[in-house]
Amino acid sequence: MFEDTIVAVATPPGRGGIAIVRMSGPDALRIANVCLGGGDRLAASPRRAILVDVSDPAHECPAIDRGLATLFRAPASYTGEDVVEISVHGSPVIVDTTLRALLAAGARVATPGEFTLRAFLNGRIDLTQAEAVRDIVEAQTGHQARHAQRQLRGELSNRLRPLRDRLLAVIVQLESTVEFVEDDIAPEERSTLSAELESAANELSALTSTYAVGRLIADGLGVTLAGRPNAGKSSLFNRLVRSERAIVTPTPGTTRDLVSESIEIDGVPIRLVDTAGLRETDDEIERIGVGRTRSSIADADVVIVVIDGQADSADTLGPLLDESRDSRRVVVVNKTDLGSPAAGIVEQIRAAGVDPILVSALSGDGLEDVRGAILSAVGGLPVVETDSLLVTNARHHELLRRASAALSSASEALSAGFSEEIALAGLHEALQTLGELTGETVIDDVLGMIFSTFCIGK
Ligand SMILES: Nc1nc2c(ncn2[C@@H]2O[C@H](COP(=O)(O)OP(=O)(O)OP(=O)(O)O)[C@@H](O)[C@H]2O)c(=O)[nH]1
Ligand SMILES: [Mg+2]
Repeated sequence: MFEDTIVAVATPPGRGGIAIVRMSGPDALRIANVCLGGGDRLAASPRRAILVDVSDPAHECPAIDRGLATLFRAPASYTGEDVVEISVHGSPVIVDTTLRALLAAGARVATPGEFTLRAFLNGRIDLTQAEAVRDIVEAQTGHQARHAQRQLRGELSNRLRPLRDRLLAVIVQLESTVEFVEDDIAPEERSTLSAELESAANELSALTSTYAVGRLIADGLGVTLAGRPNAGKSSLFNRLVRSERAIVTPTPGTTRDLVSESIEIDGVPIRLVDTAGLRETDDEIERIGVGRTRSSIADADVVIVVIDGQADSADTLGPLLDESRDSRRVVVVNKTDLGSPAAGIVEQIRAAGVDPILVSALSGDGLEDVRGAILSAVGGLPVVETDSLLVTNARHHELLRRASAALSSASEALSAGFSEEIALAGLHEALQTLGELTGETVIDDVLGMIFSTFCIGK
């Protein structure tokens, strides 16, 4: 248990209807009584909103605001400590005064994620759940929020618990043969244990493989539109983001700088980037823009190569296809409302190994196909069973992969007839690794890294 009491504003900075100031620690109730004048009423009615006057004890003046305070008694609170949440009117002056009053009365400012860190260290939640709290706050799509919510409910840890129990049972069996050297492990027992470890390794690796989809949902994709000037990149960009975000004119070289916007395709967050048209130019500004286009192509998960079906030709197509050769790409032939693409273009694109999509940014034709092709370019979004658990976090992925590998080699050691100690070493490593995942054996540095990515007040 911690000795100090922390405080932070839990709502975003700025003006709003209501702001919430949150306090946690052994002194929370005393400090609230000093600043809020709630008297015994707070203590008498935990978990109920009590009308309070917020005053600054440093100034002998009337209360600065009237708010609502709720006490959550330890250990049945978010952090496991006494927590007081105070709702005041959302004026920065009132919020600031409230905060200063609580600090003057003995609280200290919380560091990012410190409430959740306390919840973790006080055993209210495990590390995967703490990470889920951060992910929920950071969620930008419904998919992200839903998956984080499932993790917050402990789904990942619940899935791992029976598996760890099974591993412990194998350890007990192996340890006892090591203790009593005369009892050499029977060959059939060896193969049963080896099969048990193999099946545990497979279970972990099945979880690991969900990261391909989980990562898409969590991190999304960077998608860059590239092509010759005037091909209609900005027009397509505007269509995809459903707003006139980028400037469109008939003058080639209109877009100079990168323009980016966030969209969502089937639950996958996409950072879409419009770029300056690729061409040789003496104009310095445009040349810098073209340089940025090339960097954006190199950084993108998927490049949408935009071809002008009317103006591009075999000569301009070759260099364009070359520029995007190393990227996963979608090739679209635009302006099909003006007529069929110039002779040979479609064939030339096919010869480069891509099936082009015929579109019109003007009419919107083919736009749905482009949306689908973006996901297909990264292997598609397999239909995710609503009840299947996805690994969405790189840390979890790496630890699960390591645990699975350790179990595989332990299983092989057993079936190859090596000494039990070798298998035991692999088993202990796997358990240790799974413990790191849920936070039971985690080291301080890792905790520091994880919690520094939180918002203040969470
Ligand atoms: N008919 C027709 N015109 C289009 C289509 N897409 C774009 N245009 C026109 O083509 C011109 C150039 O469009 P932009 O979207 O600005 O092209 P861009 O590729 O962004 O051009 P830069 O920024 O100069 O590289 C504009 O006049 C658009 O109205 C289309 O599908 N059909
Ligand atoms: Mg443009």
